[in-house]
Amino acid sequence: ASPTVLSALADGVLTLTLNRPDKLNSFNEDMHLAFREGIQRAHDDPAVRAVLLTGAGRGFCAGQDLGDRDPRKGGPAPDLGRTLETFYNPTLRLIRSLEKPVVCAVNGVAAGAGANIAFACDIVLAAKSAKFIQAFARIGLVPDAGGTWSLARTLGEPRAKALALTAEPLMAEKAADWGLIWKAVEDADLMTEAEALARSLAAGPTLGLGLTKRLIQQAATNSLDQQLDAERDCQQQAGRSADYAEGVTAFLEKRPARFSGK
Ligand code: T3D
Repeated sequence: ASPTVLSALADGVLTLTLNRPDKLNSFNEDMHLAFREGIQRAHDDPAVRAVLLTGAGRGFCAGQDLGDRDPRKGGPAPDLGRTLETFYNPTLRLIRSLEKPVVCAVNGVAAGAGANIAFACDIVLAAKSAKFIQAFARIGLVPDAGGTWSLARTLGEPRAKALALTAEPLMAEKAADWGLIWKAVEDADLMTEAEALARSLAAGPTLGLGLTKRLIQQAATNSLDQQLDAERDCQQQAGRSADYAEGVTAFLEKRPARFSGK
């Protein structure tokens, strides 16, 4: 069987491609584990300086594989709290705590947890034909994979509630207008743009970028005073990095910087 997540490292970019196209890349247990392993590798491998996440085929990800949840097969109702705790939640935490940029190229429909995994990434580009669907309401579930958190924070309650309660599709351009994603691009340009962005981030000052990600994520729960202190501490750390020395030297020498990521 083909791997459920394709993984390739080039130019510092670890590309993870969800690979169950016949099921619109919905998550079975194997794909959960392979995806988590990929993000864990990004944590552990210093050669990885950015991640690019996308989907194979016409969809990005349709959330949980509902074939694995078929009540007609009998047996007790699944404990979905446990499956979140075992699969989605650790992966979401790994994406958010990874101090390297995660670019998401949403190549087609992103539904259920598939949409919310995209929203957990740092920079999201979507094909103009892609749509985001909080499909949970259609099957009696609540948004998960951080969806209630990211939608409420990014959109505010009115839009978050409308999307989650109606499960109406949100097209990529509107998602960009609403600030849920970075931008919507022509379908044919999606991968070229996303790959160029990921490569350029991977060639960047990784330590400083990682600290920047951390600071922006902390801002939502910090007071201004706490945030000013956190910026001081992170700047102190960044100021001691080889990449800061290289960045300033390159500026003074009027040449492009060659960052090592340290
Ligand atoms: O269970 C837990 O662990 C709790 C966690 C839950 C997290 C969740 O994500 S719950 C939400 C699960 N996802 C959904 O409810 C979305 C289900 N899919 C759809 O509503 C539609 O497929 C889409 C709107 C995403 C796309 O529609 P469309 O018309 O473009 O495609 P399609 O024809 O529906 O799907 C194409 C194929 O993919 C089809 O298979 P077939 O008929 O060609 O053999 C379809 O069954 C399959 N597919 C799509 N989504 C799923 C799926 N198969 C299994 N699970 C899916 N989620």
